[in-house]
Amino acid sequence: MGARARLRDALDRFEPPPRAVDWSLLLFVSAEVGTGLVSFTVGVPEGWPLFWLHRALGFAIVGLLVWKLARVRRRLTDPSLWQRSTALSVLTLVAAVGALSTGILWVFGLDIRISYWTLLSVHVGFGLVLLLLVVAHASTRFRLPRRADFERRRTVLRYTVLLGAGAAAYRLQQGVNELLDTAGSDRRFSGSQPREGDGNGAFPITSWVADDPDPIDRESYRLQVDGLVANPIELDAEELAAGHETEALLDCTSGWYTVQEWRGIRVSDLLDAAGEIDEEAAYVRFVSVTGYRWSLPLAEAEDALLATHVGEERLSHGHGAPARLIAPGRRGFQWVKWVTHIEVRSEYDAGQWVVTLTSGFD
Ligand SMILES: Nc1nc2c(c(=O)[nH]1)N[C@H]1C(S)=C(S)[C@@H](COP(=O)(O)O)O[C@H]1N2
Ligand SMILES: [Mo]
Repeated sequence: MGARARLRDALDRFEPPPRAVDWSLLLFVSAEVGTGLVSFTVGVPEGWPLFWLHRALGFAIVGLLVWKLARVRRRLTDPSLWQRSTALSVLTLVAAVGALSTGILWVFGLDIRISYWTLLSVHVGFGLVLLLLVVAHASTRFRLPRRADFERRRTVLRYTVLLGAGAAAYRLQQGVNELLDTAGSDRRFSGSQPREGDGNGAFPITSWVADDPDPIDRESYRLQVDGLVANPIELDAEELAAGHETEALLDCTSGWYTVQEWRGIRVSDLLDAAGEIDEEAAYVRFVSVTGYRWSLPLAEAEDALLATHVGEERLSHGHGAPARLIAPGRRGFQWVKWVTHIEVRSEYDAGQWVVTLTSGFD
């Protein structure tokens, strides 16, 4: 055998059996949705492996998809082979190409926006739809995996090579960004791109889903601090402008970040003013005028800031005036805006996950 023939032969032998390709696609797409969603909650650099896994899986899916398409090509291009399930297959392919291409363009730093949707939000949309379609598609042509399709040594080898190649492709892509100096080259570990400058105008006004309250009247505004404290208090907007400053990085899951100087009152000072804290206390919940809310563990909350100012300017309405939470190391969606109520609690608040998605809808 010549060298080329031998290479072809090795490649052929590396190709997983059809069922292994199909089941791997289902598995990898599920893992993508899982790592993608969990990555939304990661705001500290130590979380980088999760982002790398997401990227490597993405490139590995490209490889699996090439094998898959080479196999089923005729079923798509030859009308005499069309079945009812073909439409679903085509839709699934469209969603896969959509999710992969938006993901890949995003890592190259392409920064197109469709109204207030970033390319990353479109990617998330494609990804979620893709999982539903893949599951539906798999159930129309369900075949149990056989042991022979996942022979142990080969399976380990294939997955290692696929993920390794995926990670290498991503590393290479970073090199291209640096060479061409694209907008992708100064991204954070989370993939977010910088928004430069100081103050209200320097970064976008973002709502996680639908929050869009009317401006809050400064004169009648009151912040309530209560719950498991000895002496619940109410403060007005002037009393919150206490002059404590901190530099903190806001990293939004729609793909941008900004570093700003925030000014306001330390949450620990607010809690001190509310008297002794009950020994059952474990969380501090920050509630917006819209109902939107997030809780931080007590110790973390004490280090957080309730900001009235950003970059020497009073917070604008869109950025959460009169006061918003600054929670360093947390993703943007946890930085509650328009805070009207701070509550010390004993229990973890599982409902917050739902409320951040639903608040703001009538
Ligand atoms: N009440 C409330 N607070 C909120 C949100 C929201 O929708 N409602 N969006 C969050 C999200 S997703 C981000 S990224 C930041 C954005 O802050 P900014 O609008 O000042 O840029 O606010 C957070 N605080
Ligand atoms: Mo966000």
